Amino acid sequence: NSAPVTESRDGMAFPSILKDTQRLLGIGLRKKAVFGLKNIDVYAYGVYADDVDVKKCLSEKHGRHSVSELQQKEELRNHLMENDIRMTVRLQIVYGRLSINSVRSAFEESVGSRLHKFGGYDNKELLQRFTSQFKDEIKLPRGSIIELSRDHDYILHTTIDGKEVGSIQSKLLCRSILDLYIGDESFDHKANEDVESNLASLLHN
Ligand code: DAO
Ligand code: DAO
Ligand code: DAO
Repeated sequence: NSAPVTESRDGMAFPSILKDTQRLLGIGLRKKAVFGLKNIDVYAYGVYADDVDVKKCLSEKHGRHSVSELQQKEELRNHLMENDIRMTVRLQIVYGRLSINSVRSAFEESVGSRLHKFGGYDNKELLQRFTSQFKDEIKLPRGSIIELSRDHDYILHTTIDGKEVGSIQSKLLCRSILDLYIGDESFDHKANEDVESNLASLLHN
């Protein structure tokens, strides 16, 4: 089945397959409280992983468990993040008035906290290398698409509306980005649940 999947709260539709072999495993919503007053929906996101990589990496570890056992297993999500599996997080902008400054500061806050969590040391240099990609002239109107793709060997490629804006090889950065979207304290636990159950059924096909 290759029909697009629609995020029910914002109506953003996600392709069910990306880059020929990456399958949609879950959808979430990134919200942000502004002035402590109200939550705005900033973007919807879809999490994809390469079918072959997933089967290769995860079936040895988990193939023997039944589907219902696997449904309980958050280790599936952790193994997905930690192994050399090609993945993409696709962001579709909902809030049409994002400034690049607010993107930079949100990034430094959310990604910065994860770099700290996983790196355990000061990662200002790495963070600045990444945020330097965010040029002032970039516009992100509603419907813009940002893809954060982890390729083999932990190379993170960033594209905006299909155009590559940068790539960085960093296992730590890849891990930190994925943690925002499907880690234990991700932006949307619905995405975590989707990913767990879709991985579980994938391993039994
Ligand atoms: O948010 O309502 C929603 C939609 C959730 C969709 C979850 C993604 C399902 C991907 C299915 C492909 C697996 C074979
Ligand atoms: O611009 O006043 C404002 C509020 C915007 C909230 C910004 C949240 C930024 C989230 C990062 C978006 C990354 C694409
Ligand atoms: O939502 O807090 C967050 C994390 C945002 C990560 C988004 C990365 C966007 C990178 C490209 C932006 C270029 C302007």
